[in-house]
Amino acid sequence: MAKPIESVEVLLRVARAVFQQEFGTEADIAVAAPGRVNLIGEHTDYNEGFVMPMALPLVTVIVGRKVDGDVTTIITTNKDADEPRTITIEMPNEQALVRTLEHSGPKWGLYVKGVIANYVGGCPPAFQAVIHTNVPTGGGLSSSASLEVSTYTFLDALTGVQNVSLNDKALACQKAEHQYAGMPCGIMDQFISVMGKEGNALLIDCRSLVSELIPFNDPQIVVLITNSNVKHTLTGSEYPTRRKHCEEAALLLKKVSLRDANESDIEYLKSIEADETLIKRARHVVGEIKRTIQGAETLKDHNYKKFGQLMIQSHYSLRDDFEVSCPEIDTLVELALKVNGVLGSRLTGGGFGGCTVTLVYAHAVEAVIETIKKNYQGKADFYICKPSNGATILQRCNLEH
Ligand code: GAF
Repeated sequence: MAKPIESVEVLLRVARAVFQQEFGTEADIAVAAPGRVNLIGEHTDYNEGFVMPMALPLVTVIVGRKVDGDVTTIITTNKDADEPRTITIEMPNEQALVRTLEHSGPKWGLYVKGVIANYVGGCPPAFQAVIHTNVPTGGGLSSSASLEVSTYTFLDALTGVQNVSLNDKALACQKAEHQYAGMPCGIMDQFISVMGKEGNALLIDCRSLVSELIPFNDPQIVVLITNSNVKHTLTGSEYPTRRKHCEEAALLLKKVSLRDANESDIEYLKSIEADETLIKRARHVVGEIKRTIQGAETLKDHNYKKFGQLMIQSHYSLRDDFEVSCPEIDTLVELALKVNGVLGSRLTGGGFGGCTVTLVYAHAVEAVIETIKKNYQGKADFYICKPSNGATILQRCNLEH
């Protein structure tokens, strides 16, 4: 059986109860922002390529209210993190043109501070808030982006900002992650958390930042996410190293980014006897961008068999050329692919653990779960997910008060 996913209403009830208990009053603002699963297009966003994620029904909710003075207090209910669960922030005043906040305290608090510092909707007043989430942390489902985007959305509700530019919002959250968490991520996770739409995947052109909704709501097809429960740390050296390899390959090719490279450029790299690692990285990116564009077309045509094949090719390329998989993830993919009715399976997200995403006919999904449970050495968690909505303000405070 897959894990039942608590609804936003259930998450909100918990968050509101904690708020009442900790602050002795009721929260009058409530927001939610989702995690994501990437269907195809991995490690292509920072190469200005294409990605095609969907927003998840797994979300981070924040409830809270404005307070007088300049001290903000935020509590997380997340018990996974072996860190303090409360932070206080001295809010920067209106005159501070560039807001900087101390880079100290628990890791989760750095994401929040980063967003406050990079908020472009005005100067937020002090507030009290409780954060509650069911996005697994460090599981490759963008728990960090859902925290950043929910924080930004909370600030929108707090300041009363309307009609925000969604691109600016996603870019500010990405900047927060670069500056305050030290993770040089691409734009995919924040974009989909802001812009996801129920019943659709989102094809994002990470150069122009133009995106296209791709309808994906066939009841016969299921997206199964399997969490290996092997945790990665993308802020470790691996992610930045991959980025560097890609930049070096693009430089050798005299291209702005690998977005502009093609198969003959890979042959050129071989002919000049470029470093084998750079050739492999470039081959992955060139192939993956092509697969993602094709993937969007095949989804539009409801050609799930072809889409599944592209997912499998994507996995092998991530494993062999980009070298971001690990034995646990490879095992999960191979086990899923053994089951009749599975169309495709691959590593999703940054890699080195986290989750796989499997496309499977609805009638076969329980067989996949059983096969993995029987044969996977670790403890896997399963989520059956439908494409869901991006960030939402669920309750906005009355600014007349
Ligand atoms: C992580 C990053 F945050 C994304 O920007 C993206 O690069 C992804 O890894 C790999 O596709 O989730």
